[in-house]
Amino acid sequence: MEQKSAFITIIGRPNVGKSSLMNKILGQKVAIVSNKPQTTRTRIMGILTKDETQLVFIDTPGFHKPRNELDRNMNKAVGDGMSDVEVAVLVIEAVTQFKTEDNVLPPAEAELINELKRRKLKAVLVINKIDLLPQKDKLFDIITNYTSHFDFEAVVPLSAKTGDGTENLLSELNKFSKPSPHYFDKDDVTDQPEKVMVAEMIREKLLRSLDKEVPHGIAVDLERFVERDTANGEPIVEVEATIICERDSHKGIIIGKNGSMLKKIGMLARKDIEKFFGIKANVKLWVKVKEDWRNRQGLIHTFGLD
Ligand SMILES: Nc1nc2c(ncn2[C@@H]2O[C@H](COP(=O)(O)OP(=O)(O)OP(=O)(O)O)[C@@H](O)[C@H]2O)c(=O)[nH]1
Ligand SMILES: [Mg+2]
Repeated sequence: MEQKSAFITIIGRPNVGKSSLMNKILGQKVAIVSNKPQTTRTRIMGILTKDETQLVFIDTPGFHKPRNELDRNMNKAVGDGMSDVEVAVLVIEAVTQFKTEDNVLPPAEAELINELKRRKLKAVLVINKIDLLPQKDKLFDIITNYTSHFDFEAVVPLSAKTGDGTENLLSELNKFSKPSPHYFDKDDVTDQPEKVMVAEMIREKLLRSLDKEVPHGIAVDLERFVERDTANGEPIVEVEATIICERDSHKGIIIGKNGSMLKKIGMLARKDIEKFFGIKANVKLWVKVKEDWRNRQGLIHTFGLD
């Protein structure tokens, strides 16, 4: 059988469910998810190989107005994710679209659509979170509005949460695969090294447990990551990481009363890490302040965010 493949970028404003959608399609969690905007910080590949066809998804950070160097790097990752792909999937949220006036696109979506046009890129529109939509007839207005601004190859309403509609998206995307050798091994699901995935699992727990501006100013620096056998011959993965935050007050919040928050984060991360590797894990966490690291390219580089 002749091999086929397609590169597919997933773009959209923060928090619309891009990473959730990719995870659902892959049937495995490769990108972290939280209810805070700007969860994804770099391009993350997710690979789906079925018989002769390999679809390579590129999950990108939510496109937003930059406020610091890290934001600028994140927006650049969106642009980079749009080069050399067969098709883009523009994800929007069903519910928030009603707030917009007739025939006017919200700024983030308008800018992304301009970018699609500039690059002459084909695109599929995904209207996510339809499980939250009380009246499905509202979809018609959203579709009319978006298709008046761009000639989408297809429009697919779906729910990344329930999986409703994701099969329709896959059959649309399969049409873009073209004869080419596979770029990844058939068992690969992501391009992220294990070390990066572990650091991300820890960051996800911070995003989910902390409020307001604290989690956005956090980076996780994985200092030790080894697998070894314990005295009784059982394999165990040892993880030691430093959580970098921007202020002393944030450090206090992350550690919590008598260390309770840090303990909780470590416990939640340990569970995910154990599930991922299928063996026991030991997680040790520290917290360090590095003021304004999100504006310091050197530190952004150190944390692998460029
Ligand atoms: N109800 C509902 N919630 C969803 C759906 N898809 C995603 N979510 C939720 O929306 C929030 C954001 O999901 P993410 O997948 O992190 O969104 P994202 O677009 O990757 O966000 P950024 O990485 O910040 O750009 C999370 O709380 C998800 O659980 C859906 O279909 N229905
Ligand atoms: Mg994301």
